[in-house]
Amino acid sequence: MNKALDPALMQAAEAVGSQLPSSMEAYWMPFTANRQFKKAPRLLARASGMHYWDVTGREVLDAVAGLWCVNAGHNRPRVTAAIQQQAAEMDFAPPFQMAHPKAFELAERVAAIAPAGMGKVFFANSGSEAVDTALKMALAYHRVRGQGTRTRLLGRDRGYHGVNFGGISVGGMVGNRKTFGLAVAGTDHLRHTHDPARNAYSQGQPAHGADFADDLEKLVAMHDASNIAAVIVEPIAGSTGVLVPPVGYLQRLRELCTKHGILLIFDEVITGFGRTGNPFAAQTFDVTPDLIVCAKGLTNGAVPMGAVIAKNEIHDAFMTGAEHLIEFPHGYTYSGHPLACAAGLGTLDTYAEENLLTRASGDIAAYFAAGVHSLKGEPHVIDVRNFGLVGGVELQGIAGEPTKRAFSVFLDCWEQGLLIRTTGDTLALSPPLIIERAHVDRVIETIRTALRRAA
Ligand code: PXG
Ligand code: PLP
Repeated sequence: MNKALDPALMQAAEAVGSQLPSSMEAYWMPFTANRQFKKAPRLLARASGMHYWDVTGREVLDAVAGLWCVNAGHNRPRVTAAIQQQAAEMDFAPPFQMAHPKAFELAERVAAIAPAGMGKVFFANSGSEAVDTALKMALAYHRVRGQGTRTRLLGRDRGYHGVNFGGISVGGMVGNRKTFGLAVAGTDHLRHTHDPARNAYSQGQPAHGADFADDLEKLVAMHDASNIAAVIVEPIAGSTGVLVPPVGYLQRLRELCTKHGILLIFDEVITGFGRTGNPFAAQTFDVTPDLIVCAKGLTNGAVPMGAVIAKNEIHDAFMTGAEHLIEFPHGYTYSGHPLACAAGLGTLDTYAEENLLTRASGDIAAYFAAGVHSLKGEPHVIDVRNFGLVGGVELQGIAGEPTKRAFSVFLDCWEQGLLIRTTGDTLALSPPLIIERAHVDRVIETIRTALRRAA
């Protein structure tokens, strides 16, 4: 047993028979304040439905679907059974020049719920890998069509596209970029759409800001369309604080991309699989991109997996030349891994059986929206944003100490048995799509309590 662990925690864990780590030295934790965490660890042990239980046996309501991924709720029987069965049957199948049936099955099932005409699915193992896959696909697509000068990749300020070199380059979070040198050269960025002066406390889509899309005209004037391969945006920016697209913005971006022959990539890692009331936000906002990046909810978070969904004509453009040649020199050892495919099939079955992919457009989303907006007027709150089953509550940061206030609210909620997420000084909510009204009430009242006693 780890001598460094808090004796009270050890005692509580022992009382419920939880296994604590023998040491916390070796694990270098991702996106975590390691030293702070190890002094007061928050260790999860079990999960079911809307809840986690920590190692002390305490029940924790999950208001963020793990990390925006467990859309059907935790430990769903079909997903578990599919994984167990697959693990016993076949551990691994090489994905290069070989395959296994479930990879084809899952691709068909994903294509069936994707926007019309987007029928080709390429597998990766995370959102970050799927993002880099989509960027490479865009470059290769133009090249195969004889437009190899289209190499510039455009993203947006405050965009999050994972942590690989392509993703941080088109991403717009300085904290994720500044430490890592040049990364991928030749990127540029549109302005973000967050405009609290005009749009604070908007319900759903904000009214103002479609014109932010016109930044693309400016970048075309600067770089020339013949040098631009793609624009990647999140339909709703999640990681940078729940930024909902202004009415007409995505439509305008689509028009401009089409006009200039630039591919439009929607990064739907968070918005995919029911978060906005449809399988994809592309359907909710009625804008069809050329490529969709997804991950997270694809397997309900149970096995890592990401994917790029491509328009048929993009895929078809590659299918030229000698048939024995590899058309797209890209892929991962674990692309379409049998366990992930099994989890994906079990997940899509669960979504279908319980109509979860449209639940976020119904009554529960309206109830959730009312709850989130009821936090207007509570201490420190300066904006509330929502769409489908996503909510953002922006707090006034402590002067000179950004993120501290929101993180203190996060810790208070954790103490009260609620898991939320913070980004900057914004509280983010993205509950499992199975959430019921009583859960919403508990989420909102727990946050209200935390806000009222926050420094
Ligand atoms: N694109 C988007 C839009 C994402 O939200 C990724 C790509 C990367 O996916 P992977 O699977 O490589 O992590 C994401 C991931 C948060 C948070 O709390 C969000 C993500 C990851 C970690 C934290 O905002 N989204
Ligand atoms: N590094 C080395 C030395 C490899 O051999 C491979 C794959 O064969 C990789 C990296 C890439 O690993 P993955 O395919 O899991 O992304």
